[in-house]
Amino acid sequence: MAFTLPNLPYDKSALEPVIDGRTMEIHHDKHHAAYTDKLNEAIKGTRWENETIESILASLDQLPEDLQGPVRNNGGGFYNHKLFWTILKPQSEGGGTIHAGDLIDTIAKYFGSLDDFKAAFKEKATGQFGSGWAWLVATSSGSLEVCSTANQDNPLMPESHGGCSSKRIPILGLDVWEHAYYLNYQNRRPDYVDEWWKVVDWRRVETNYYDAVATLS
Ligand code: MN3
Repeated sequence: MAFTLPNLPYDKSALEPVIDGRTMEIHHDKHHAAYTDKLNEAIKGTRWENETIESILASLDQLPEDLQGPVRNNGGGFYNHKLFWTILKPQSEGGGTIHAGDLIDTIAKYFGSLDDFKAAFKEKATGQFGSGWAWLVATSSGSLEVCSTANQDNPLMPESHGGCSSKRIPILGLDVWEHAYYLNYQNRRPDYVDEWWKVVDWRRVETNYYDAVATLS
């Protein structure tokens, strides 16, 4: 087995009332588990079994054609959710709190202010038709951009295979599939986006930014 479903770094109900425990349970134990299993099935016995998920997704266009679809959907699903759990934190442990420092300066530099960034990100999240993700990505020059992708596509993938544009590493992502919010918010995706900021682990996002810039340079 090449890839393992990661454990959640907090209790399933720890993100309440923003994200309810039942949603977390189904999301992690069923959806993320299924993406992981199907990814492993798809690459079993191939040389891709020994690659990192990042490298697999970045070279999606070089996979055998019959593997591209399953790996795009399930490899994307595996990677996206793995990132998603780690950029969330219970409010009681500091989720939602953004500390003064480099990342907030960098956000201000590229978006004007934190509020301007949140507005731009929300536009991507609510404007994504149907299922998908909204992203904050780092570029090789250290700049920040927002983008969105359909289904389980993500910014690491080649642009021809669903990615945002070349050489982008996601440092923050929001799942806007209905399975991520429907029990609590039903059709009110904009409310889900607004509430979600309360459980973002900004310290982790900042770490992701520096890691991304180091990887890209
Ligand atoms: Mn999901």
